[in-house]
Amino acid sequence: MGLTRDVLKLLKKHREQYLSAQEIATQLSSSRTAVRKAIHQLKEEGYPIHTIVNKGYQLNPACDLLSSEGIHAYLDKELKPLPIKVYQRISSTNTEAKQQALKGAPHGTVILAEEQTEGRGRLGRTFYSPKGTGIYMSVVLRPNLHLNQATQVTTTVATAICRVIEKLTDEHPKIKWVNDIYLDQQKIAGILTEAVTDFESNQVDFMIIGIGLNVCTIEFPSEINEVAGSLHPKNLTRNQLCAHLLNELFSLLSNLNDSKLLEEYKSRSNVLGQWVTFTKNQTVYEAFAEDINEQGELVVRLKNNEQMILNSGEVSIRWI
Ligand code: BT5
Repeated sequence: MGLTRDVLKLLKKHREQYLSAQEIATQLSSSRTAVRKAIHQLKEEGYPIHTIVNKGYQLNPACDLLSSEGIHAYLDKELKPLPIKVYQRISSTNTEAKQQALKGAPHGTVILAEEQTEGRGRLGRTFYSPKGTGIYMSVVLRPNLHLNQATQVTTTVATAICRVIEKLTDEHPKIKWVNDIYLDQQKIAGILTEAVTDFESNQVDFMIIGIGLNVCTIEFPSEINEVAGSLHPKNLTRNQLCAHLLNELFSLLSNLNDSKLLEEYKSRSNVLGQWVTFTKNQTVYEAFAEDINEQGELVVRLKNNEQMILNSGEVSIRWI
């Protein structure tokens, strides 16, 4: 057991290079066979160790195991008390977060999973969430908000994700209204915001923000293989990414009504100024995407010059 942890430490220390079994064995005064056994054990535990014949082993930097301690280490000081729970396998972090919120989980509770078996998208769709290669995270919020501000929360989360990616990598992601993050015409992340409200006042009791980000997923199911992609960051662990996402998220959500946020969201849009298609009440429309209003709704103009306002809860758009 001791050797396995020592091998892991060594691989972590040399993330940027491949180490052969012989090199590891020499450094740890062990044998190549024992080292190979230890590597096997680590892979079984879920560590994404790349093996190249004649070169050796490398721990994929982006795909380290998620842990509450690993995330806390990079959180802003005021967020240090956030309760963070990491599950190995769960149906959906949003479903779990909702259940915990119903039992009284406090504002800021974070639920993460290495794998989701029934990851959920909007409008009953699914979100592919394979083991160890993505961030599947839900956050419980108990904001003082009206239900019609829910979309605004989604647009703010999208902005936060883009900011973090730009801060930590060389990439410049775009937002497809309302909740999809794109890199090079491929979707790398989606957001699912769900709210439980007081029936009479429509005030939000609590909200669950779900973020799914493909960090180093390589293979996708055939039906989304063309459209889905991954961030593939260098020198960045998922724990670091999660922490920065939470830092940015809480910072932006405390300024939800700042009009600059909507402007920033719009400036990152890959939909505005484009022709799109969508289905509403079983009718298929083609329209020009003109604007995103303060409620986060998409303002489109039909070919007959009629204006329509699209709510994210009802429609999804596609580019023409
Ligand atoms: C979303 O819905 O993109 C919201 C995804 C939210 C997922 C997070 S993970 C943590 C939390 N727990 C959950 O159960 N959910 C949240 P939507 O815009 O409806 O997009 C769904 C569509 O994206 C699918 O119909 C596929 O076409 C495509 N898709 C599915 N999995 C994908 C993936 N891993 N990467 C890129 N595209 C995907």
